[in-house]
Amino acid sequence: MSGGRLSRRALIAGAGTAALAAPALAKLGGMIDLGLPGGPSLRPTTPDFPGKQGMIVQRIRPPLLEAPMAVFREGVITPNDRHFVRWNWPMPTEVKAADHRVAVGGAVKQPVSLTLDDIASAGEQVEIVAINQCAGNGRGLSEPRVTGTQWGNGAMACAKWTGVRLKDVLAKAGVAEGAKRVRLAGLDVPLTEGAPQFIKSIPLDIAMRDDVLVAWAMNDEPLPILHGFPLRIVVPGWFSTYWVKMLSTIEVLAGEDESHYVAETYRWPTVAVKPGDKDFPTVPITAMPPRSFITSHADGAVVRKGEPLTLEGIAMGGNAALAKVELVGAGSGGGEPVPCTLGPDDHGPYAFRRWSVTLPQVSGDLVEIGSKATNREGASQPDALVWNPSGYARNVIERITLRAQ
Ligand SMILES: Nc1nc2c(c(=O)[nH]1)N[C@H]1C(S)=C(S)[C@@H](COP(=O)(O)O)O[C@H]1N2
Ligand SMILES: [Mo]
Repeated sequence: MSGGRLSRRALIAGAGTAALAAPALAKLGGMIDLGLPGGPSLRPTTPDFPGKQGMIVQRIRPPLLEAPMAVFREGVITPNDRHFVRWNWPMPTEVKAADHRVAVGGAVKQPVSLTLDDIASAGEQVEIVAINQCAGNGRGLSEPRVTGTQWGNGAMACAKWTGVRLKDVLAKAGVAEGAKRVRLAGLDVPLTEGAPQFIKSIPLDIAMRDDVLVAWAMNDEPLPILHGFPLRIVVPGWFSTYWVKMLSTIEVLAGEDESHYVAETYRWPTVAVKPGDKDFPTVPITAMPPRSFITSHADGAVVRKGEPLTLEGIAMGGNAALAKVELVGAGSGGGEPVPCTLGPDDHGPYAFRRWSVTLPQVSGDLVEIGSKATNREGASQPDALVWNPSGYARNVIERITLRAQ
């Protein structure tokens, strides 16, 4: 399980310092329309945010950058310079690898403070390809509108992550009997005094999974500072709110987590709710459901009447491997779902996979067609939005209309 260009040796020897050059000075480029139904839909793009190219600016400080959907046409691995960015609080703009420590404490046998060298040598080096997706991805498409960052669908990316297992790092301190959760915090602190720090926790059985990592590399490059240099958590199949960046504290909890970002936010209803409902039961948003997108054609594109039409896209199984993708909607074959061909399974269950389908002949407009992914646990994309007040975990079938000419 090795082979990435960034070996643990390189991590130790060469990680140096990561700094972010003057992001506030990023130049703005052309506008892009995110197709958001409930509010302002146009966003500026920036050609030259440090370490990025061609991103959609949702906010400069702290950075919220979204990838244009065209990025997903190019491949199933998202290049680092097109990977979306999200920070809740201002991020440190310089981090020195040599000074970095990860404190492991709480319900442990022996609290320890680990250097990058200690982390890199804590266990076997592991690589995994996994989709990093914000729990609020696509929130801006909610109808009725909800509060929070008005993302289109570009707050997702797929990368190869390299690191060691979180469980091997925990073993350095020794998890105490009866421990329940593992809390994770990074170097970023709140802007306003008294506001809660962005800390998250995962159940112990998740933390002990073989594929949950403390990662130092992303697509064979040291983690860029925007993505959490020098270390971040990777929880394949789970929303990225748990993928804590600039990891500096690991705290084993003997009980439940009452902290703000676990007990009060990043939660969604366990029952059907409608706008205005209050006091419904909620649970933390955790595992990702399946999703898929048509990437070959944009909404409103013109196609040739009387000719065959090939549609292509990407899909993800979420917390389980992808099982199938179907084309659904009027005009896609008499109302019956049309099975699509899946591309190679090159990167494992937590990565994007390509799909394609050829319709023998376009006979008229293809109205509201969409792709529908199903994973191996039988979870499918719903026909209608499952509305929730924070717009979390959007996975409704995304539909487009193609005009035949
Ligand atoms: N330290 C830290 N880690 C964090 C966050 C944060 O604000 N601070 N935001 C989380 C959320 S909500 C998301 S969507 C992802 C975004 O990861 P990315 O910027 O690498 O795409 O980071 C997660 N990890
Ligand atoms: Mo997020």
